[in-house]
Amino acid sequence: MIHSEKNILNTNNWIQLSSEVENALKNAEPIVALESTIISHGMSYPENIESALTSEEKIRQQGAIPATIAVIKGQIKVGLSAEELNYLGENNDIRKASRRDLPMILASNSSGATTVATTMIGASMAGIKVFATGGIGGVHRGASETFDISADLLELAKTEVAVVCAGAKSILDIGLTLEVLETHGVPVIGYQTDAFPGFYVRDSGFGVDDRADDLAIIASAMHYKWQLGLGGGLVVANPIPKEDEMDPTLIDNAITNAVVEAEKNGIKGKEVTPYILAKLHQVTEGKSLYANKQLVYHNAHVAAKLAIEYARINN
Ligand code: PSU
Ligand code: MN
Repeated sequence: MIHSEKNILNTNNWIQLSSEVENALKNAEPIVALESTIISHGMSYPENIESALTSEEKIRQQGAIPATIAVIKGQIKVGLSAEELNYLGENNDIRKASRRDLPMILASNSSGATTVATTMIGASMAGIKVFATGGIGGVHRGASETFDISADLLELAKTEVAVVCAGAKSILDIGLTLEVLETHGVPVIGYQTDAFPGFYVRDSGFGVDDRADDLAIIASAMHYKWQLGLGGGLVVANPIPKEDEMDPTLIDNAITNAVVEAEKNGIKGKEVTPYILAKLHQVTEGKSLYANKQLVYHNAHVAAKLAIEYARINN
């Protein structure tokens, strides 16, 4: 029997869709999910808010509905108000929430900024199939010692969402990241590229097995993956626009130094990615932050067009 005075189970209130997202779902309109770790841990205030709002705007401009996802006071929210976005952006103590963090965050009525993994979970629960982010997490350099492999990869293995991203940063071991995705049956599709993008640069030095120049083909691949019962996600690798790309040598050196410094300072676990991002923004004097914003906007733009193609197939 549930104790009546202190009912700690919030059984039907744990996920809340904004009315805009709810209507869009009812009408089978195209929707694009956005994550919130990038807001709370990927950029600092006020750029994080500017970037979140501009990403939403890019999606609207194409005729799709944005749905930024976060956990706010014990509820998974799909579609955030301006106040909620501000709350996430201004507070420095919002917990980074990956898959393993969700149960305790809900149980303790607290808030969390959702990673790629957790945003996929929220999107999938709501019925949203397309998600735009900056870069996915992956296998960290030195993972054979540290075992640091992002939960994003395992989420891609099982949750049915297409993730539009600019590849992954070379703070990761890109080769091993691609191997793990292959093991788990996750298609990695280069959108108008043969190269797996390296976040700040268009080419990570690794290729993709599949290239698609037309988003309708990618929408069709999503459809087949799920119709066939294969489950899991897809990576749509969308390189940063040429004009925004960073000098590969500059960013490579900065990353190598930042990784060494993180190690020296004993930065571990979920702190690694935010630490390195902040360091890069500092040593490149904002150049990496600028590139980061541009690639996110481009991903939002392409994801909106993909969501429109996908809605076309499924309506
Ligand atoms: N890559 C970025 N910016 C980010 C992240 C990755 O360029 O903000 C965030 C994403 O939310 C991603 C998470 O899901 O870091 C991965 O963290 P970890 O490696 O601890 O799983
Ligand atoms: Mn990690």
